[in-house]
Amino acid sequence: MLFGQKTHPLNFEYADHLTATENGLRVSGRSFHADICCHEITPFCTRLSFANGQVGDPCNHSDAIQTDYRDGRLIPPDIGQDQVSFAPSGGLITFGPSWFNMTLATGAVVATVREGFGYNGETFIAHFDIGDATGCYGFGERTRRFNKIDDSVDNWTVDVVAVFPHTFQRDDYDPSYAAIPLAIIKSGAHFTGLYFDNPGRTLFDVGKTHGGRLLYQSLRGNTQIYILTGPSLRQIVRHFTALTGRAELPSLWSLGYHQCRWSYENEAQIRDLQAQFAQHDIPVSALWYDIDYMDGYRLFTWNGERFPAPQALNQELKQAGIRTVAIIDPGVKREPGYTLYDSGIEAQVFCKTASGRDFVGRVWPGDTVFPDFTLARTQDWWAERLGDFLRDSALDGAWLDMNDPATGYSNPEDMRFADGTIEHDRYHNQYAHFMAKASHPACTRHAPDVRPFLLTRSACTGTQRYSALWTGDNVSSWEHLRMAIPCTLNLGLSGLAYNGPDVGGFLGDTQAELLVRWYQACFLFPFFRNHSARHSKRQEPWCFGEPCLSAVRDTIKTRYRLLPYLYACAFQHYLHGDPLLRPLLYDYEDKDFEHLDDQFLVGDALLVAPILTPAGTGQDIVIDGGKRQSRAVTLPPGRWYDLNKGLWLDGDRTLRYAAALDEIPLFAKENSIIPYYNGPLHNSLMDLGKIELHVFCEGRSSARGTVWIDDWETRRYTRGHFNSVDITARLDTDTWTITLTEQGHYPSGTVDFQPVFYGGPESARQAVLSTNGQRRARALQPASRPWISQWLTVLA
Ligand code: MIG
Repeated sequence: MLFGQKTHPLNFEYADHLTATENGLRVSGRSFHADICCHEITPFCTRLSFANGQVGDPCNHSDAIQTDYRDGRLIPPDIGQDQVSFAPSGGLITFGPSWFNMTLATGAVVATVREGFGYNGETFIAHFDIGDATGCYGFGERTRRFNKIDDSVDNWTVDVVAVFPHTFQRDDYDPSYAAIPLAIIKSGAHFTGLYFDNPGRTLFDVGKTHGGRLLYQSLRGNTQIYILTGPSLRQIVRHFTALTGRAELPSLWSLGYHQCRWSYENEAQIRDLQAQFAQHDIPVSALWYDIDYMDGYRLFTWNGERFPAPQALNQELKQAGIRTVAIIDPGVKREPGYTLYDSGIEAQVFCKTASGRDFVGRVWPGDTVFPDFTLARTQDWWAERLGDFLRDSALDGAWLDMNDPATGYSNPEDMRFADGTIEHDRYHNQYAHFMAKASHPACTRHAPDVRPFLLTRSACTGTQRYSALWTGDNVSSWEHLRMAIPCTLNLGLSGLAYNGPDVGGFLGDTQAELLVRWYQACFLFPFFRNHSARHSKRQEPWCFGEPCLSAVRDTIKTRYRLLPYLYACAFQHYLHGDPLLRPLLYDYEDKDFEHLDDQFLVGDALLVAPILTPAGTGQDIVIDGGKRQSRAVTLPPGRWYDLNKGLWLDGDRTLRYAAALDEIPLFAKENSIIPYYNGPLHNSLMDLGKIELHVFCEGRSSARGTVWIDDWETRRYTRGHFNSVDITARLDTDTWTITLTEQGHYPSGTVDFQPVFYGGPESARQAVLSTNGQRRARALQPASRPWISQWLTVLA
């Protein structure tokens, strides 16, 4: 079956008969019968399982749902005349022979149409009536727009550029490296989540061929449908990430700026990079090794001529605050005598063909075999070797590429699992997931308290438990820059909060202006890395000289200054599942925001509306003799502080905003408090013993914020070693009162907090800082901060 091709709905047989069973019901048609049962997973999540009698493979779920949520409570069927109903807390579900509908406790309705589900051999179809739905989100990593109404999705992970060489440059192709069958539907003010747990290939058509209908098909295995009741988008994402897992807290360095290229080829180039970053006064938290560090692309080796002493090099870099990450492909060179290969043969860890031979693909090292990461013995074998390699090389993380899986010359379908007993399709979409799962313990093998850092190309639902993700090979074009925002937003709603594109674009040559705008658009993305392909024009921050260099430098530095805020967002994600980067719809359920995907929120306090078009297109605005690129910016209700111009703006409107090359349209929400680092910047080394609290408040009502403190680096937070600091700020006549309520493991006062006030009334003369009841009063004085030109006030 070709990509995107479906089974015609008329080629399915729909059931015409229904009987009650002990646990649910059985529906049947001429050629099939299917058993259906209902479980309450949580009060907010109901699961319907469809077990097709013709499905051979008994495994009917993926590794997505965490074990605690796999069982649920069986809901007994209530048997009526021609129908069977279930009454979980989430609502009331009624089944006929080939339809069902569920009236949610929230008032929303999930309904399949008449002849709503059926079978064609193993293939399953379900037609949902989404009626007047005006929004559909989720689906993980996709191209095109944010709102998937009128769009279609094919969940089959591929190495997009290799498999679709003629279309990858476009911004409207569908293939993806990730497969996440989650649809979040917005009807009126209600959001409803439908997660189709099926490990195989699945297809969606969201009102594209038939208006008002969502069509789901799975090609193999059985599907379990998890219905998440919302009704808000936030509640759905929170529940979905409870079910499928959330990322660990990232270490502070991994939230910094990353520099990559295919490839930095030898030690001299790496040292030169370090020197260039220092010379250009740009902090960098990690340098990356692409495939050319290896000896003939053999995993867990270094080319001794290019990198004679990798451990010493990486340790030295770490001293300077620069971490290192190396690419790791799954393919093992098929070469008797190569230790890794020999040990894998001995331990029988590789994928096999139907005839029982080790499956052979052809990728970078030539003929390659592939670890079967679904086997416990392979996971152990891999974790041990990867763990030793990371330790011996003093690396801080692994970059998992080619795990879609890319098999080059060979047809991946010949690659089978569990010693050749399980067909390829069950695990295809999960290959990267199990690779990440096997790699995760490798990171802590020799350093149990270190937070693992993994970056993967391919993923499926739940992979966020083990790894961050980058969105694969993009192109240095304005279209691909534009596309990066909806892609990252939908990934965040699908649980994979830590993600980002190759900044600057991977394939093709970038240009100065595009590079600047790319940095500005992504400077607050959860994962922030410049990466480019071999033979493309170099695109490190200094490659285009001024004014590009200064604009990029300021952008990167601003990220570092806002790291305490991003970290607070990361904590929020860890605790509740809220994505760091989110659509406006997440906080404001306004109809006007259903399609808005060229601007976004970071946490709930910052709004970024980056410039996404080159000068000379659209409306330029001339200010002080200088041409500025302009765009429409939509401000949600409330007041917003414009951080370029240093003034308050009324929200609840769309305005035209002009930005010079070195300006990022960036707005802070009224009554928010944003933690900010104003200390020296030296790569990932930051002294967070002092944090400023930037108070965005006009004084009419009070402002609030929360800061989290821990060691920014280890897993001790999982044992309660952290503090939460709740902050409120309020103005009475001429005095600000900042109240800090600090609790947790560390003594209060571990971090020195200093308030900074933006655009508050000029009458304010002094501030009283009260920490857990201890009060200190100080006068205010003017100051300035690098990220805006305006004068502020700080404590004297
Ligand atoms: O066949 O390792 O997406 O980021 O630079 C290409 C070389 C293999 C694909 C990755 C890209 C990486 C490149 N890899």
